[in-house]
Amino acid sequence: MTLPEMKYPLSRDQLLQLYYYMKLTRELDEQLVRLFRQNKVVGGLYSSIGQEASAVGTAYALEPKDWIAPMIRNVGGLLVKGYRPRDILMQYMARSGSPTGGKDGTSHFGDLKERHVVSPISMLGDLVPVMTGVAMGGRYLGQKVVTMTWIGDGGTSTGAFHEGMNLAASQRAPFVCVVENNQWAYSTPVARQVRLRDLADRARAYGVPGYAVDGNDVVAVYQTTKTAVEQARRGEGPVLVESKTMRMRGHAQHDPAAYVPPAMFEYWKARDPIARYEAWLTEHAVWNKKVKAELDSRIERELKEETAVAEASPLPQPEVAEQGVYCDGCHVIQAQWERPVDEVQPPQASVEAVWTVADFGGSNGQPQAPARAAAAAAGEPPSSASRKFGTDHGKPGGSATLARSKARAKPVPAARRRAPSGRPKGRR
Ligand SMILES: Cc1ncc(C[n+]2csc(CCOP(=O)(O)OP(=O)(O)O)c2C)c(N)n1
Ligand SMILES: [Mg+2]
Repeated sequence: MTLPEMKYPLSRDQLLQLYYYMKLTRELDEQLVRLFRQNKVVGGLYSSIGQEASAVGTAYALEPKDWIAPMIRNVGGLLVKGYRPRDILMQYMARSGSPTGGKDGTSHFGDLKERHVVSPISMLGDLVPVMTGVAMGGRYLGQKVVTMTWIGDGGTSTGAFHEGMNLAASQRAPFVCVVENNQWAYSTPVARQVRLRDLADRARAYGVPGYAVDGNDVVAVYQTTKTAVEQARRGEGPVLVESKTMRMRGHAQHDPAAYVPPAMFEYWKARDPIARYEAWLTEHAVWNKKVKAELDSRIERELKEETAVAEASPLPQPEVAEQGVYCDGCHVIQAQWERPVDEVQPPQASVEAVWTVADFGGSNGQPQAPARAAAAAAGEPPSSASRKFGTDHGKPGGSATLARSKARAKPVPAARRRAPSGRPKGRR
């Protein structure tokens, strides 16, 4: 086995595990389609075919104590988090043995106790502020956890996404937001809903790091996400990771995706994440034909057994509809402190409400925003000076801007402060 250099090295077992999870995700997807055609799936069926490296590679970068909130195309992440195919099969078939006891369908289930999975919220974007809150809660309790959610290209245009990212950024929440750019939101291609080529660039609007990665290369997805997760865990604040991939089926089973240009499917088929990883494993002598055959037959066998268990589970009895509606002592809500509670109480937690405002919010002689906009409209590249805007002005240690502001810390009367245009400030 001769592997390329990796920032976060993966062992042979881990490399094979990545394959296992991706292939299992795909086979499970295909199995669900068969069950859907037999009319056994209750509700819609959403495929993640083509996006397996994205879901698996990102979730794999987390530790067991970390938290996820998956969306419909993140079955791979649920498998990494320890759910079994039977859980997903029974959930889609609304069987009584499912994580929700047959009361809900699709991926609408979670586990706040063991696996740390927050159930998806259908309103796109809403998981961003929710997982920011979970991240802040974990930090408050001293748990050193990172939270992660996934959002589609379309979902990044919602208000909740923007509010949530801004909240995460301003609170420096240990949160990683994975934008799965699968080129389509229902029948709308990315270019028709946002004027950015790289959705990672959205990160600049919040002053946080944004990384774009080839979402069909599982090793790259893992390395990039791991970098983001470790940054967040170190207390450096949230990170946005854009995973560029392709939704290889319609939005759901009802959608034949006739609006996708056939050549686009061809392009992405040639970059299939599983076929690519199979070639990678062979090229780097991680496995041979025998190992692959063993893994494939294990997946086939497991899925057969899991399907049999799921199909044997009955539909829920009518009377359970009225159970579990209200908490009758079914669970205890107790904070798991992993730091001395004194730390978060006065006097230790007291903060003097006197703030240092770097350069008093002034422009330091740099062009103001309208001038930058005009320069951009004229096709001029952003100057290094203009790039200074939007940087993290709360950064400890101080930037050149901060140092200058300290040097001339004497306040200037408001009437004498002038913008470069010559107009007095505050009257614009
Ligand atoms: C706030 C909100 N608006 C609209 C919808 C309806 N809706 C569900 S999925 C979807 C498309 C999402 O596209 P994208 O975010 O790119 O995710 P993908 O399906 O491609 O994974 C829409 C519009 C919704 N669930 N929530
Ligand atoms: Mg999409």
